[in-house]
Amino acid sequence: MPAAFLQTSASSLDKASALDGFSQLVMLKIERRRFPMKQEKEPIYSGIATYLRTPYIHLNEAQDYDVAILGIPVDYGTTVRSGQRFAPRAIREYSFYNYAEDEMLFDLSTDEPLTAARLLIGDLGDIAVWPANPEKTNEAIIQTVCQVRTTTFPFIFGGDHSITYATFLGCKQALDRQGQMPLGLLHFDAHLDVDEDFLTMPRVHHGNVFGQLIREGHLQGEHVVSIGIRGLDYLRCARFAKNAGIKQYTAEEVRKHTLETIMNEAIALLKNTCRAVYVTFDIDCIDPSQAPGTGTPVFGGLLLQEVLPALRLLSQLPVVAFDLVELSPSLDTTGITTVAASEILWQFLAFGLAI
Ligand SMILES: [Mn+2]
Repeated sequence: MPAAFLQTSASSLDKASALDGFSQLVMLKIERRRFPMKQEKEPIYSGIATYLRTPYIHLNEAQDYDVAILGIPVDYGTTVRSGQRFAPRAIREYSFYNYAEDEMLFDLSTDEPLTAARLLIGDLGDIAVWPANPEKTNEAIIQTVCQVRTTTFPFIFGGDHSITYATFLGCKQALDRQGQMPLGLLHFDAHLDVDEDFLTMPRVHHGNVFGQLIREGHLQGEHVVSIGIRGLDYLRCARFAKNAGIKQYTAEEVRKHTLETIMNEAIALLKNTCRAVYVTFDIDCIDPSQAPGTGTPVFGGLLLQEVLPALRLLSQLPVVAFDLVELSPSLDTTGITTVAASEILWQFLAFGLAI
């Protein structure tokens, strides 16, 4: 149980004493959300946006929460179209649609109360980044994510996909110390991201991130499952993925067998081989008709109506971190992709996270 529960004031416990256990948890959580200068409620579109209007917390407080939000606003790892540096801020702004206030929320599809209402969520804000120095930024990400993962669940907003190199390593360091290895990877993406160096890009960019982790011995290919892969890629990338033993499920296969079937296979595979799983969700896994605001869209992708229910299956896995990457608000002219990203994040927290 997080220490926050133990430190709650007697008065809030008195107020909650007449309520049942679940309502007490909700009420204690609301107590934590209050800011001293804000005694009154305000409209959901006003105020400073944190994720789901949760408390803006310091790194040292992360241990008091079940989930710690961390934004990583970088896009130096994109090979073509950028703007992903604006995504953490955009996700926080759009997340206000979903915040669970003092009303208890209900899942109309399953007729059950919302699981996420039991979670204590804190928002760490964005990590300090050095746009002209990716290596220095990576060091900072590894250190911060390691510290967060040591005590709580890192819930990460990219950024382009290059961030997952460092966020994965940060988690790995923490889990190594806790004896929870091996750490597997469940990867939703249109692309394999296993290429080599590319022109004058940084050493780690959004097209080689998993290739780098595997080549450097941080991740075994047999512990990687990629879902939603499609389109054309270089022959060297297809060969690398096959030789490394990455389990690939193309978007075509999803269409043919349903995402539920594929997910059940992927979950069984990862459960058999890994003690912990990192989930990385590239928004370009979703078809551009539903998520056009991303740097390298590929048609023929997964649809939200299949992805959202499938996220619930993740509660069967020992997921130790989740990131969503490649959302580019600059390319998202209607805001629809940011809504899609927010919905994916929210539904994972609400139904896919087993804490
Ligand atoms: Mn990717």
